[in-house]
Amino acid sequence: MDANSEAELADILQRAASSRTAVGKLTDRYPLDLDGAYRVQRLGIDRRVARGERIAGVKMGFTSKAKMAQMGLHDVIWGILTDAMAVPVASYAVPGVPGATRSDPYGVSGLIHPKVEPEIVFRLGRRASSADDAVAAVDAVAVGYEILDSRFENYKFALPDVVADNASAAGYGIGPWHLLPGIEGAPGAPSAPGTPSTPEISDLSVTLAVNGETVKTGSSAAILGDPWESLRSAARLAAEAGLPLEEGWIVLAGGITEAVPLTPGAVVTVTAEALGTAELRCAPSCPSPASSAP
Ligand code: OOG
Ligand code: MG
Repeated sequence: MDANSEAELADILQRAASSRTAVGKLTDRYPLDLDGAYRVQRLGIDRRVARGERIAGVKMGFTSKAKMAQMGLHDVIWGILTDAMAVPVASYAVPGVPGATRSDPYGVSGLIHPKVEPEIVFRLGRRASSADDAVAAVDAVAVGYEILDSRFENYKFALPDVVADNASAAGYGIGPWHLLPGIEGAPGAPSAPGTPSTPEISDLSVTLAVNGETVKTGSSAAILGDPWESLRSAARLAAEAGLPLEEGWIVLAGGITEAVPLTPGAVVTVTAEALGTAELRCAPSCPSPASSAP
């Protein structure tokens, strides 16, 4: 596909998000391959940056068997996160829940068909030049969640579709940071307070609850056997794309369980043993911030 056609695909996805109208798979109508799809993804991000958004990190997709089975796809992909996709934290204390962050009310009514899934989140204390270097560069880890909102009807897509659609990214939230020793308080890092400790994150049990009821459980080992493997893949893919992981960026390592639908008024808590809880409070029903465009 030529550059004009790729820009056209970026337009289609942007319009789908802003009009809250899902579209059919691009691959049914266009000869879109994976390389072209990543260029379309990047065009969407370039447009966000041109509108004043800042790249905040990357997200990995299809790193767990539960997600692969849910979506019928088997290759690891990645997408790019911006600061406008961050769900703001309202407080670092949730009554009765030790080590938890609570979000501001999050408007879901501006999204098409949002879902939420539990994630492990890494933070880079400095720029990372390779996969090995990225492991050393991580200064904090947290439990978190990702809000997905595919711009495709019924979340039906082939790999190039979902890549072009920035891996269905719509939003993300982060629980309390756990600082790793050595590079605590790295300059430029996000300002969330952390607890100095070295949690072992390779096999943590994780739960996703909606309105106080546990709806999904899993282990962080679902992420490629170990979330650190996902971080390494993220660094490799980012370097290949000429977008090395930068100081202060985050990496969402990949959904641990299947994603569940997100509805107005829902209170979603994602809890990981040793890492604490990230609580997402959906607004009863009000327009979401202008963060739904891919
Ligand atoms: C694609 C995004 C996959 C993950 O964590 O595996 C993803 C989708 O499920 O629509 O974010
Ligand atoms: Mg995800």
